Amino acid sequence: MTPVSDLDPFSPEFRADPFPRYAELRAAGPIVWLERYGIWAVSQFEPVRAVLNDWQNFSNAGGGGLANYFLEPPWRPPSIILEVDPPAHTKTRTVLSRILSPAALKHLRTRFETEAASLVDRVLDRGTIDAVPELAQVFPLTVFADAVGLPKDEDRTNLLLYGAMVFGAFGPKNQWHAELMSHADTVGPWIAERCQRSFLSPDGFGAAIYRAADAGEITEGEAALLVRSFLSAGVDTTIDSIGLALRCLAEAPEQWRLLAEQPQLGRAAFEEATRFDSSSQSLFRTTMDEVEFAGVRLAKHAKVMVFLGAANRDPTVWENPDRFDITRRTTGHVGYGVGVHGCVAQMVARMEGEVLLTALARRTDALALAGAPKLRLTTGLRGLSTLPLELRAKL
Ligand code: QZP
Repeated sequence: MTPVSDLDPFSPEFRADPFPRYAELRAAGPIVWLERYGIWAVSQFEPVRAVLNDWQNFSNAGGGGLANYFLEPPWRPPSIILEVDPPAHTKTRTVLSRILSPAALKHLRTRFETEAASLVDRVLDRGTIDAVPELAQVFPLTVFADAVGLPKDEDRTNLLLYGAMVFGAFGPKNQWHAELMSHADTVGPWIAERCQRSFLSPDGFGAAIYRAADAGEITEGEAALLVRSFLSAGVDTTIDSIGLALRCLAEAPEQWRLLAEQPQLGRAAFEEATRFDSSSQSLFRTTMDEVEFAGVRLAKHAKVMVFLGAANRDPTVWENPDRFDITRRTTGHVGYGVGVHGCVAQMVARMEGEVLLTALARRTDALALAGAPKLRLTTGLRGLSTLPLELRAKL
């Protein structure tokens, strides 16, 4: 018998606290039918890895979200890195892997560190802050958008509105989705313009993508779409993961103490936060054909929801999975996905998280909640809408 669940993974109740529901899903079996949406759910650690490693059967061409591009038209031209399978994927992945290689990223670290230091000084002067706008948002909006090569002298709020559209579009077409899409007429053209070569500074990721077009590896049109992927995937994901990481630290004073005493644990702290509670809790795949998985027969063009966040709490893999512990061995967590579509910019994301947490830990003695953090329960990524923090500088 195939396990069936009436769980609604897009409901505000689920999104407020998905972890007890993840445990139920894992207990129900390696693959569970979610009858409300007519999709499959995979939540145990090994099955999550198995689906993500099998791109032949579990395709990305059916779309990155709940919408099934095999059956309905996409809301925008599909991503040519996320929503495509090998061999087409291999071509774009090769270009981005080179642009985002450790060697290519080396020079960014000092820029990130300089920005993090001055940002932390500013918030320490203020004492009590909302860490969502004042730390989590402003840091990627500055360092990541600069790294892409976007104009420095303009308001970047449209990046947030676009991210809300992109990640909203991964969910069901409910009232929230309509609200998030309501900015499309102004934000869409604004983004499209910034994907053009003329808007991108010569030292950024964007210009590097256009150089791959000049070299004949991709077309100019493909270059614009790859810049669009940076602006789609690179902003909200890190903002929300940084916000959640800060909440983890604020809610576990002994872990904050450890980090404040050893700021070089910043990288480990961000990695553990990515295992424990990160912005990308789920991904989607679509079957290419009928396929058997864990003894269950899946139809052709079936949607599969893959719960990274549940795999990262699987008690058969992680000791005390529900404990946030920055000294834990996090190797093997699937917070960035795995396989050919594993996050291509994960080294940039890690560097952002590490540098910001380290800068904060170097200068900050006390860090405590100054009010109740609030999760954003609307369609899209997992993240906070507010995180009131009280900070006190080290002497
Ligand atoms: C979003 C794109 C799958 C998400 C966690 C991240 C994401 C990746 C790529 C794109 C958008 O290429 O537009």
